[in-house]
This record gives sequence, C-alpha cells and structure tokens, in this order.
Amino acid sequence: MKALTGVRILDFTHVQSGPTCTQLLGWLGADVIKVERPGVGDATRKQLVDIEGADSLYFTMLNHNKRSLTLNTKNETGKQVLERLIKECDVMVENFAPGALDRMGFSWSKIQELNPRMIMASVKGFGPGPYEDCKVYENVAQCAGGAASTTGFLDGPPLVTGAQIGDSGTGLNLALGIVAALYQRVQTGRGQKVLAPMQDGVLNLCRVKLRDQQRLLQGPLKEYSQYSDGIEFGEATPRAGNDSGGGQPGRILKCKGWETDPNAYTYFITQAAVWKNICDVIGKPEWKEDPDYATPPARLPRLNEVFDAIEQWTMTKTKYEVMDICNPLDIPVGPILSMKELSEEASLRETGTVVEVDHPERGAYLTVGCPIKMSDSQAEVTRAPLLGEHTDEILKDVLGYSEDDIFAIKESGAV
Ligand code: CAO
Repeated sequence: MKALTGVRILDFTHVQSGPTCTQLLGWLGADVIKVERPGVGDATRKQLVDIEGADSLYFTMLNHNKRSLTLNTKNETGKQVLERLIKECDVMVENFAPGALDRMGFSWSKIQELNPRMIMASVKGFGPGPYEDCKVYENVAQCAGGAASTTGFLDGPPLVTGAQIGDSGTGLNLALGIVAALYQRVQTGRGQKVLAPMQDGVLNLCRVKLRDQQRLLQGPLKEYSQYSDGIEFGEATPRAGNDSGGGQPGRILKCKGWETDPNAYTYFITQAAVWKNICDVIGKPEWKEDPDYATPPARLPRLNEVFDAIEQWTMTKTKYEVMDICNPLDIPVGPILSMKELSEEASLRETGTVVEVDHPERGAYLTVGCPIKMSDSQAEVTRAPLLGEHTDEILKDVLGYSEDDIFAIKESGAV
C-alpha cells in the first residue's frame, strides 16, 4: 500500500516537465500508463544516446515506475482504445504543444463527457495571454520567468541555471495540483482541469527577485555586492553573482585547492546570530565589538572587505574542513559538491535519493530517487519501460480486451 495506490494515470507526457510529474506520482504509488507513438515513443528515448541501441539516460531517468503502451491516437481504432482508457483512468497528464490534444479530437469537453471524474492536467510554456500558443523548452522558461535576468554576474550576460526549474520544477507543481484535485474530487465527485505554466513556475521560484524589484523603489539593495562596490543600481533587479538572496549575507568563497579543483569552494553565510563565532574563527576577534563591524547594518557597506577576510581563512582549509569547523559553531556553510562527489556519496544511496537501477538494454545506471520521504509510503524505483513493453498487458488487464480483440487492434496499426 502506497499513498497513491489505486490511482490510475493516463500519461501522455514527453521530454522532461510532464514525465517528472508522472514519475513522482508513480513513486508515490500510482499506476502510470505512458502512452507513446508506435515505433517512435517519447523523443528522448533516442536523444543524447550514450549506448548505441539502448534507451538514453535522458529517457530512463525520467520514466521510472511507469508502464509503456504504444498507441496511435490519430488512428480510428486507436481513438476507440483511448476513449476506453479515458473511462478507466483517474488522471490524464499531458504536455503537448498547445492545441495538440484538440487536434487529436480530445478536447476538455469531450474528455469530461467520457469521464466526468477525470482530472486533466497540463504543462504549457505560458498561461493565457500573448504567448499561450508558443512551444517552450526549459531555457525559454528560465528566460521568460525571470531566472536568467537575475542569474550571473553584473558584468556578464544573463545565465541559465543547471537546475531544471522550468521543466522539473513545473512538473512538481503539476503533481501537487493533481493530488489536490484528487482530494477535492472526494468531496465533489467531479474532476477538473489543472494547468501548470512553466513561466509561472519559474517566476514563482524567483519571488525573492520580485521582492527586490519592489525594494529597489526605496533605494539601493544594500546586501548586494554591487552596493559594496559603489555601483549604482538600475531600474530592474540586477544579477547578483553568488550573493545570498536572503537577509543574511552570503557568498561563494575559495577553499584550499581552488587553483586546480573547479569545485574547491564553499558557500559561507554571515548569519548575524553567530557573528562573534565567525570573528573568532577567521582570526578577527576585534570585529566583535568594533562599531563598524559589530552589527549587520554596519557591515552592509563593508561586505566585500568582510568576505575577503573570511576567504583568506577558507583558502587555508578544504571545503570539508570548513564544514567540520563551522558546523559545531552553528555557522551555516555548504561545500560546492560536484556531480561526481554526489554520485559517490554513501548517505545519499542509503536514503534512496540516489539509486542504482538495472536495465535490460543498458545494464546498471545511477538515477535520482524520490526526493520526498514518507514513513508510510516508501518509494521503490523500478526501471523505465521499453517502448510498448506493457501494451498487451494493459489492453487485456486494464481494458478487458480479448486475445481476438487485441489481434484486431494490432492489425489496424493502432498499437
Ligand atoms: N499518437 C499519435 N500522435 C501523437 C501521439 C500518439 N500517441 N503522441 C503525440 N502525437 C502527436 C501530437 O498529437 C502532435 O501532433 P500535431 O502537431 O499534429 O498536433 C505531435 O505528436 C507532436 O506533439 P508536440 O507538438 O507536443 O511535440 P514537439 O516535439 O513538436 O514539441 C515541445 C515539443 C516540448 C516543445 C511541446 O510539446 C511543448 O511546447 N510542450 C508544452 C511545454 C512543455 O512541456 N515543455 C517542456 C518540455 S521539456 O523541455
């Protein structure tokens, strides 16, 4: 028994945003039926291929805990099968380009007619407005949602971030919307439409930058390095390098070995509550009582000097030594961990955050497990399905077709 045991998902998702959502629902126990075009499948199966002939890591890492059914939904028999599936499922999830489902002949009103309890969940690039018909990929969403204009250094171009906040971030929003709609359906008996636009998801994650946009009207943003540097602020929230986005100033600082190791850095936060500990650790005990340094407002115009002094100390330690020394003193610091270090970290394997999965085409590979830990619903990661691996099983067990029916469906070219 898992949290979503008994919930059946009709998964029309592809690429990253939608599959993130349905994979999460699968980890939570839902039966996820991934519908794919016969012979083709999700385009990511054959993108960024690392092992010739095998499904890519891009695909496998986003489609665990799912069953794959091939179905041509533009074929007449295929449409009939899809109608039966709509009647049998609780949730339909899709992230096609705008209008694709309507063109397929499955508008929201038709879906409601077939199954009034159906929850119809979509990721789109944009919500209603001037761009609602546009196709969108991750970095487009990062740019249109405010992340790129506020990421990077003041003297450089806008930057996209490695965290897939547009795709995977929006997939998480959609999953929450679906679970909430399932809960509401218990009371109302009705399904509903759930929309998670990628621009909205990115902007939502950039709220501190929207906060700063409004604070700018009252004067310079004093916790930004730019203020310490004496550079005037413009009209929009600027790029702030590695400055902390919160009220406790922080920066990325060099650690021992930075000259050769691109990840020998630490994040260091000068939390006001532990300022005295910081002064002792970095060998500046005189700053504890000096009125120019003793209080957060006094330090704001001197942050560059403060962080330079801290960096003189961090450069004498490895990023792990910084962690070991600062943590007992309650000073918040964080090592810059590489993907190599994370993939080798034993504690992440133990908690199932990183898991090794066996695949018939690829052999063993690493992937991320469920990032949500529940005491009564433990996620077990099962391998991603091969294209159409469960077609017969789903036609028979979920839809109740006989062997003869299945033969006829195959003859029609629908699966
Ligand atoms: N049987 C028959 N046809 C099928 C099918 C099936 N099982 N599954 C999909 N199709 C068809 C669709 O109906 C569509 O046909 P039409 O163009 O004739 O309507 C076609 O396949 C392609 O769908 P698409 O336009 O969604 O795919 P694309 O590769 O051209 O675009 C993407 C990809 C991601 C840009 C677009 O889907 C999109 O903007 N999605 C919404 C935003 C989103 O989720 N973006 C994140 C993706 S991850 O970076």
